[in-house]
Amino acid sequence: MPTLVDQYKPLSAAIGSPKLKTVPKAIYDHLRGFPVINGEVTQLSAKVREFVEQSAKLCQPEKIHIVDGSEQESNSLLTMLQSQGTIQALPKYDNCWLARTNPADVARVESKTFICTEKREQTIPTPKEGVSGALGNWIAPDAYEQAIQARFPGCMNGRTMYVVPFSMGPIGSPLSKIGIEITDSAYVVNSMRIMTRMGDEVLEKLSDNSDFVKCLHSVGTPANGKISMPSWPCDPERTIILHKPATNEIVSYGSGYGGNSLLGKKCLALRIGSTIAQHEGWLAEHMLILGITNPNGDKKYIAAAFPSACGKTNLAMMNPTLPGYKVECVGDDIAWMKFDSKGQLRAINPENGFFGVAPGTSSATNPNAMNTIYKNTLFTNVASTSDGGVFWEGMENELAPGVHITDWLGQPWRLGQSKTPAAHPNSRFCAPANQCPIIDPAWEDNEGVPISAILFGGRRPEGVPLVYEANSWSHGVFIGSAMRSESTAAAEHKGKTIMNDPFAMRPFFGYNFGDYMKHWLSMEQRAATAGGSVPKIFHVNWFRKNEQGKFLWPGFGENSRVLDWILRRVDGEECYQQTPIGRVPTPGAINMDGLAQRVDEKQLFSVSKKFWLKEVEEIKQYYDAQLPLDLPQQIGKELQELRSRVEEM
Ligand code: OXD
Ligand code: MN
Repeated sequence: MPTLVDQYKPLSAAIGSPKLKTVPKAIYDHLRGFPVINGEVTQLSAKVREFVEQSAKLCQPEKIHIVDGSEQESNSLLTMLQSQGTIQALPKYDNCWLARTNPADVARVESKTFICTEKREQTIPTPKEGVSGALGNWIAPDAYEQAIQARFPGCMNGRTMYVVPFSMGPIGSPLSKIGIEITDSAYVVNSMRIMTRMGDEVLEKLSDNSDFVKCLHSVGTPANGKISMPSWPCDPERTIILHKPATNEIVSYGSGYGGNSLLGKKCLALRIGSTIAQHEGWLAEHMLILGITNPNGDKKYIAAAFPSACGKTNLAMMNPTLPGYKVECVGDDIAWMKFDSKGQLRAINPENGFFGVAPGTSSATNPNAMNTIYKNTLFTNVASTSDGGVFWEGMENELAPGVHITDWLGQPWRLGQSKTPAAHPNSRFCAPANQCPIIDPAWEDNEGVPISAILFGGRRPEGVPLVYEANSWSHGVFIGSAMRSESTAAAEHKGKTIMNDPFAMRPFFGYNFGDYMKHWLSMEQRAATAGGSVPKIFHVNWFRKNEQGKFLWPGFGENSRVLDWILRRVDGEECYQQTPIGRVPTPGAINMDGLAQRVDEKQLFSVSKKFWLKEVEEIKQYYDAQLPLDLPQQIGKELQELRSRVEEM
């Protein structure tokens, strides 16, 4: 018996070129009775088709659109989003758009993000009795199913269901992974086109019926059916982000905001990615990757982990102030790293674009980012200007004279007068990586770039030196585990408290953090077995302040001075002195020539016994509260040894 699909195949195959696949109404393909308005059912492998059919049956969309990734498709979706008021054009630039979200949907929702495993301890460490765990959220398999059944049936009623095939990492790289995101948001489709490699080429890759990560997303429909802002449907009350590592599944409901809806990013590349990495013996990390060339032409790559909104994008795109140095950007947020057959750690950036925090980005702080975002960029929750441009805090010097500003909520806003921010503090630009003027020539290298050093860092106004080097790999893993930073606007946290954010992964661990540390510790043996060695590990802190609350270090391009010292250490130069916390530069070892501001080196590198005794105690309390059963012995030993060294000061 020929199926409907078989019946329609010759007709749909006959209409137009593969790049123009919107099918005339009368001859739609159908999937289980749902009309397929773009693309062809025959393009789908059996596994993809099964996933699409199951999702359609659950969500009951009006129609299905198989995304091809073409420019024409993107343009027609943008026009549609514009006509429904979700985005507005920014005529000052080339193909740039501004989306304003429902003000209740502006950031990642960590408290509503869950990992599903059979046993709780597979997902999160068991905290001390009476303490609530702060290293992720677990959901049991039956509760996971219930959460889906309570939200998804019929949630796409009257909407189009888009099928987005995407690759994290260059298509065909041995380090890449493929996903299919099903979504009812055209904003998500257009953002995924920027942030991932997506469309027909990826479907072709799956034609051998290979596996992929299943990602199901809906902006949702509130239980009472009332959508408060039709241009940005969402269901904040019932938002939930679910991950099931055992079946490589992601299910996200209720939010259209990037971190919750662009499922290739935090959900796949970090949470599910870290579980795949654990099984396959590599690392999926919240890290930028940059290449730095010194005046002798010697180029090295580093990876660096900082919590959200700590200047990762600025560092990744830095213009070094040290003469003769060049920085090139491989990625600004996520690194997938694996030891090659010679034991050299290699990294790829699995993303294809930048989803950067806008406020604070300017021609002064990050000219390379500014030169990336004035074409083909989708802005979210920034302010707009009467000359058709964008504005946010930090762009005050870039405003054309006489322009009027409309804030992210659509209200008139006056510079120097309005009391609320013009742009939401977590407003974003979503721009293609290849538009970055300093994108590294090897950024899409299938094998990845060789990593010489790993940096951890955070916003530490007090006590933590500008830079120090770990004494060993396990000391470095300890430093990563003890990372702390001032909280930011990237998630729902309020205020400026110092939060533990181990490896900058606290919101992104896909499995028990104790096991994650064991995995990191095991890398030393893995590298040695392959005949190589692990990179050196450093901790940096651009944010130390003096008693008057002034930053002690100018930061930005001047951070090249710190990178220079790091690279000299990688080359084995003896430019360090030992302190109880690790190795800091010897006085004068950091090149300060030509620094505009006088820097108090002594204060910048001071290691105070009082501060570090307190720090050690706080780390201990954190481990005791969060990881009483799961802390690897080696990490406990590193803490003990640090305590003894500090006590002996
Ligand atoms: C991000 C984040 O969006 O870390 O990159 O929140
Ligand atoms: Mn991030």
